[in-house]
Amino acid sequence: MKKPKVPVPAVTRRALLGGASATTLVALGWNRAQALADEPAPKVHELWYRASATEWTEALPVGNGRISAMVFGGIESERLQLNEDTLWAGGPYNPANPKARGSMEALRELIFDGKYSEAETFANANVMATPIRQAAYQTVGSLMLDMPDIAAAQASGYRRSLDIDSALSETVFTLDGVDYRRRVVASPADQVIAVHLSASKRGRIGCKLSFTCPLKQWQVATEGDDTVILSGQNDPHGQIPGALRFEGRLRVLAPGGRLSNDGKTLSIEGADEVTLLIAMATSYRRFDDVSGDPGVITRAQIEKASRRSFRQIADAAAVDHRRLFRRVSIDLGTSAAAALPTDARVRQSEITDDPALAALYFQYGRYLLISSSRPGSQPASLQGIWNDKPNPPWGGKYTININTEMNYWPAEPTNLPECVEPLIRMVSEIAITGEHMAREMYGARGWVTHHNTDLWRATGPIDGAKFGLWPTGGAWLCTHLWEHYEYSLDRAFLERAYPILHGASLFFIDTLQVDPKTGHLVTNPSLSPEAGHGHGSSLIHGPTMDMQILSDLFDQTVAAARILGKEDDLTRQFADARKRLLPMQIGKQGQLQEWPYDWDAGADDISHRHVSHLYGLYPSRLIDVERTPELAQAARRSLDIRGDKATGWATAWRINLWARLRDGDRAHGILKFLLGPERTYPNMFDAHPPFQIDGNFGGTAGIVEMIVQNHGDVIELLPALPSAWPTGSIQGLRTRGACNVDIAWRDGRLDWVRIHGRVAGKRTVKWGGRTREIAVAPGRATRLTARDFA
Ligand code: FUC
Repeated sequence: MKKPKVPVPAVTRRALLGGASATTLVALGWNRAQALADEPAPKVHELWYRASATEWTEALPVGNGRISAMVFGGIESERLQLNEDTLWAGGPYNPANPKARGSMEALRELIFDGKYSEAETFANANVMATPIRQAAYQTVGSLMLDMPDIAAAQASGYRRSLDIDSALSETVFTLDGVDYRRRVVASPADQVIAVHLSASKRGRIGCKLSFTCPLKQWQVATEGDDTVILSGQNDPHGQIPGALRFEGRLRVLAPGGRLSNDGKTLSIEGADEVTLLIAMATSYRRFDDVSGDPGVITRAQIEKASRRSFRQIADAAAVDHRRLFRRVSIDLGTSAAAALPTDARVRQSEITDDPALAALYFQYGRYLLISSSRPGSQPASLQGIWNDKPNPPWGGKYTININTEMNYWPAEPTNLPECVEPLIRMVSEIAITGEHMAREMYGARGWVTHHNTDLWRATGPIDGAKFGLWPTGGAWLCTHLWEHYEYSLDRAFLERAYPILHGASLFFIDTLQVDPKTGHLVTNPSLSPEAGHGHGSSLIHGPTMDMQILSDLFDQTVAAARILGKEDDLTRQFADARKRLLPMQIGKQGQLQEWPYDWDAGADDISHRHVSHLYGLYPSRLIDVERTPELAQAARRSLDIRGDKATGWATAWRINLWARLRDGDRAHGILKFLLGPERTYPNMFDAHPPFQIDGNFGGTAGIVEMIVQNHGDVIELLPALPSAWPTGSIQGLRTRGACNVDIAWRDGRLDWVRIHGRVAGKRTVKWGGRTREIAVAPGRATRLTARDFA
């Protein structure tokens, strides 16, 4: 059939295709291409859709670290689902089981004797936390905006979007010749969610506003004609009563409009434009202090924000966001698919070439971290900050046997060190509650935490011995404190972190056991998260992951002591214990053993999502293709046995692991699966399923690992560049040793790299198997090209 000769304007075509050849238009089919030409040019930092969200995982997230909204973009009825990051169930509690300490010796013996199912029954009866579950993260509820004058069916030109560069969500449509526009932003400076409703003709904004809440105790009240207040109490956590009061306060500014209310619902009629300001707070101050006054807090926030226009609030929010967001830019190339709405791109991403979707996913991960974890806020939880349920999956908690750590994998390398502050603060608080747990449960000095924690910084083993009786969660978190130092070389920070590292190490000095069979030091009781070894339980002594994490913890604590001049008798004990840990072992399948015995082949699930024993390959650097080739080969074998497809976060972990094995195409193949509709929702949230944000962050980190890695003091360029991204660039990455790296590549080869050291010294740079020594100093960048590595 002859194609109609309707010209696509050259400018539009260039913008659409980002330089790709016009033959891609033909490949898309002419009608489709013509439809694309009618769309505005795609923006690289935008998620956008042609229909409003019906599912929560289609709604678009905004957040300022502490408060957030999910924006549905409805035409006649808009919903903003709201969160405040300290609204959790329950109140301060001490979960230590008084029977635990006296039961520990008997439990250890059962495990060393190989009586695993007996050990599990005994542990469940005697050592687990009380209560056995931790508290859940809860939602504030939703603000509903009902527009009685608007008939969705007659609207045209509908479009909703989230610009992750300006941190603004926007919905537009046309009705009866009037253009409507609604914008939502979460302001870090003003601490409100601000909404603006506008129209191209005066007097056209009418709206009814009401709060709904799924918690057990809540009420609404109005204050004057312009304010409605949702207040209530958090839910109890089992027998622990809810100790928090919360408040959501909405103020309406509606020039030209008539305001009225019925004591619960606010109505606006005939306004030219409307600004809504939403403040949220609870009485939480710290894990042991709930004496805050949410009414005083939200009133002050609303008063302050009302002095500014929406424009001022949104502009300030964009400036604040960009200060972090724009530190890094990425270009992996583009294709015709980039012009499609985001849900369509995700739907077909496994079968089309859409490198710009990977770049968007990378930047979206950074957007989500900035929006859910900022200085002063709670750390990003299993769902970041976005949760619509009173009891979300896994309580929406901090699962620290992988998930919370993964949330922070991209933070340092993608230049968001500020976003780690909430995690560091949480670790310093767990070090307090965990000291109590160490003493009560194990009779040990130092501090301990197991596989989860919550707002109350509970540190006991929960859920059941086979999941929770794992003492190494705090030790893993400590590696993030060390990383924060390594990326910044900030000695003052290391001074503050050192007592925490020291306390974590001390706990293991007091609790490590001599393995009667090998004489090595091992953890006991423990497990390899969360895999059954095929001998009646998951409980075991000395799982490989523990030995790796403790190698890092002891090494890092000793290194910190050396840097700070604090070496003493205890740090010598740490160094000595490190040498006596059970070493990694290679099993008869050629695999890296997950347990002290060669049991991998008979494990309960050989394609288990967790790959705990590969911690040593990533995020740790204990295993490396060049320094420890046999172990790297064994890790590769283990990964092959486990398979490429897993839950969202487990898929993301595999990307990082294959990148560390320098297999860019394998990593990219797994990234394609992560970006596909089985693991990515239409709003680009990661699908475990259900939604869990760790996969987003792990995916972002995986892209970094493909482009730049750090090994010892070596900065390695393009270690795992996939053939799908032959030409591209990233600016603004950070590496260990306080360097910033800008890099560009062409035809699969290094084009140039610019390295800027923030602390003077020597660094080694590696590309294509060759190294170059450079001297870096603040204010001076070193530029190298492929020729410098000849
Ligand atoms: C661990 C994982 C699950 C899930 C949960 C939150 O238990 O094994 O897959 O991610 O955490």
